[in-house]
Amino acid sequence: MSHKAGFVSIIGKPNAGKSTLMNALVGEKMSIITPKAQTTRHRIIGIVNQEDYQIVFSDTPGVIKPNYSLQESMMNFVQGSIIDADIILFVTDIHEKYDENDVIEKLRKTDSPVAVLINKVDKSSEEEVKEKVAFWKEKVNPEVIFALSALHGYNVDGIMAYIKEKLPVHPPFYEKDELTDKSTRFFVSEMIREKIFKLYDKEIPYSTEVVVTSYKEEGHITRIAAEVIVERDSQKNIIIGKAGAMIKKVGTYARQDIEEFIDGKVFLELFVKVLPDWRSKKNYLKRFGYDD
Ligand code: GDP
Ligand code: K
Ligand code: MG
Repeated sequence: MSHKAGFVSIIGKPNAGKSTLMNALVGEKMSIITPKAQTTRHRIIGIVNQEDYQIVFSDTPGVIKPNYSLQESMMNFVQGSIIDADIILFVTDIHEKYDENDVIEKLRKTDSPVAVLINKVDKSSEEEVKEKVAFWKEKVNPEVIFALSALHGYNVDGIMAYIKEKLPVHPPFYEKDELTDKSTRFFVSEMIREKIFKLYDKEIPYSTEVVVTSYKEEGHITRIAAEVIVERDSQKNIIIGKAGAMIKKVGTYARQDIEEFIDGKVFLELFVKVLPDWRSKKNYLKRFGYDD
């Protein structure tokens, strides 16, 4: 039998449920999931390997309008993924208002097969589902439309079957035992960043970047040092909190996740650093990996 392999892009607005879906499809918590928008800045790749097929998923940032260079860089990821994909999974929250006509136009015109996934149907009536199916049929006229609950696993199998059917005949793109093309360090920094998204308000999470500066396995323990980078002194004070209470929380929660991820003991040190305007400076963005 011939081998199938291809790239599947999961796109949609922030909070539509893209990361939740990718994790359900890949079966590993590889992409961070939080209720705040724009958590997924990088293109994250998860790979499903079976004897006769290989599916390469990318979980992309939500489709957003660029107004500063970090967002521009994020847009490039999104556009790149529309062009690259063998299959496009367009995830939409059943309750979101959708009037992004540029995205609808792209979905209509692309040569790649498009599946529209109406997500969070666990929180809606059958009537609402019917209404949205009609809406998307009219707007995009995709190859298929699925009603989905990424969170509860409803129809995840159906989507998987659709992907397998549409996957092109191709040899594998990656080694069969490779789970992801991002390093452990990257996931460690994402896990720390996820805690910042959960613990702080307003602009703080969006003004923060995390860089793992050191990663050493010493016997039973993995020693990790990371920099939490913010734009202003005032933000640094908020991140640290009264007598260091907040940054300690970030460290504790992040360490627990990292220990689970690498299945071993972790000693984690966090350093807070101010880099004025890192978001609009190209050289910083490059260092953080947004410019590939
Ligand atoms: P992303 O920004 O598109 O990657 O969205 P996430 O996967 O991070 O999900 C955003 C929020 O929606 C999280 O709080 C998820 O738990 C929630 N969510 C995702 N899928 C579902 C679903 O099928 N049903 C419900 N009720 N919530 C969901
Ligand atoms: K999110
Ligand atoms: Mg996400």
